[in-house]
Amino acid sequence: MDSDTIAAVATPPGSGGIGVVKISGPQAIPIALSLFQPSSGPSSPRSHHLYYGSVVDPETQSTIDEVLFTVMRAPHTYTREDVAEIQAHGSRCGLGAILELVLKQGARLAEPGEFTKRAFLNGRIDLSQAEAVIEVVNAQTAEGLELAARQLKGHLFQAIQAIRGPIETMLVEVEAAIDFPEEIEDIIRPEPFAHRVIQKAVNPLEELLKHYDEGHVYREGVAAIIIGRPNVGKSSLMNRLLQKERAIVTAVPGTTRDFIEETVNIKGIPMRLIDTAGLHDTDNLLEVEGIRFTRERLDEADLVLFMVDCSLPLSDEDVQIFDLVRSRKTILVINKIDLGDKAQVGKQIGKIVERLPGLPRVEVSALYDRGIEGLKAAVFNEVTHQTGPADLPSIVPNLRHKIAIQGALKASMDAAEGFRACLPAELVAVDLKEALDSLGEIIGMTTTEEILDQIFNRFCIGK
Ligand SMILES: Nc1nc2c(ncn2[C@@H]2O[C@H](COP(=O)(O)OP(=O)(O)OP(=O)(O)O)[C@@H](O)[C@H]2O)c(=O)[nH]1
Ligand SMILES: [Mg+2]
Repeated sequence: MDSDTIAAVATPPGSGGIGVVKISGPQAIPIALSLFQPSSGPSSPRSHHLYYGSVVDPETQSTIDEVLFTVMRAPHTYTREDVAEIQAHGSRCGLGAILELVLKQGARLAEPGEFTKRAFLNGRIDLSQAEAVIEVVNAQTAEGLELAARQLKGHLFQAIQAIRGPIETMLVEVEAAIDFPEEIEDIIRPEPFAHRVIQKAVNPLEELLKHYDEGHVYREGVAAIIIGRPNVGKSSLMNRLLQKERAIVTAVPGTTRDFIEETVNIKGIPMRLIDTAGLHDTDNLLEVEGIRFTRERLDEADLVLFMVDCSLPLSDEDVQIFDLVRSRKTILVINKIDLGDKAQVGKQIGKIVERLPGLPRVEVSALYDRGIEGLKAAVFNEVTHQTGPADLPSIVPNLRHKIAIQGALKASMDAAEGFRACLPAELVAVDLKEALDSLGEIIGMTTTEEILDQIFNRFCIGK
């Protein structure tokens, strides 16, 4: 267990109404007390009470800031260690000065996610709950937040434990059979044992995988890229979806040179939306760079919004772009339906669809905000395969969990097969152990240091 004391500014960089310096570890309280001068009240503060006073530099006796001050004694704290928190005014400079004093008194700067890592290592939360902390902090939509909050409460942990328990019991029985080979046939009865594995492990694991398929986009989000010829209205669409004038729109083709990326909420799904430079043949170096970039981004995107302008005849470039995107998950966005009368527009759309067949399509006017709800519905449908918002699954594993669940599922199916085929008990025991280990990875019982580092490095400092 770490015995050093760590400290960090827990609020985001920049200036705000208040900012918090957080300290955790065996020396947290003495360090904090050495800097705090209460305006009144006891010299030894009570745990989990808020005190008013000042932070004073013990060397120079100069007052740094007026603060609210809390000590929280172990074990009822975030990290299960002694914790002190200093709420100061939220100036970067002032918080920096307080943190510096704290470090001078013997604390060291916390690494990203280290407070939460300690909460995990000290057994207050399991690994899936620790992961949920970062998702709660970063949640972009109410649905994503709800799923993360459920995981933080321990719902996934409980579901995994509910599967591990019966496997563990069976492993004990199988191991008993290994120890008493003469009684093996009384202990292990192939069909009932196989049935137990299916019912207690295989079925619930398959259910969790189904939940992943249904719900992961709410947590992980999707990346969509808008591409099309210059001037078709890509940046206008970006602005409409964001409901703000984020990207520059002009009547000059080639306006967007760099790419622009923002997150929008599509019916609860966080969608990273990328506006790009128009794709066309060009000699202009700057644009060539932009176009190269667009192609790279295209490979990373989950969804392509391929935009064409229905006020102009289709060009070879449109068809070339179609060839580039037709095998990907793509929505054809036919823009500028406000130009021309209904019959003209209808005729033009017919021609477009004839030459660019096979894609789901929406018709919009990015300029006049028409068809945008239909586009959102089409996006939702493409990424969830549902027509309207359905009930969120109660528990949605993330990608890391999914891989571990798949491992546990395979091992459980092997164990069930092993029982049925009356394989030696030793072999079935190996499968059961493997299932347990895979599930243990999810909750942090059997997780390598490398994976822990990967998880906690995604955190911000101070969490
Ligand atoms: N009438 C009409 N004009 C539109 C519509 N959408 C965009 N425009 C106009 O088309 C021109 C180009 O729009 P942009 O959004 O800059 O197009 P773009 O595809 O981002 O263009 P580049 O960045 O140059 O590739 C601007 O003058 C827009 O006002 C639309 O739905 N109807
Ligand atoms: Mg543009």
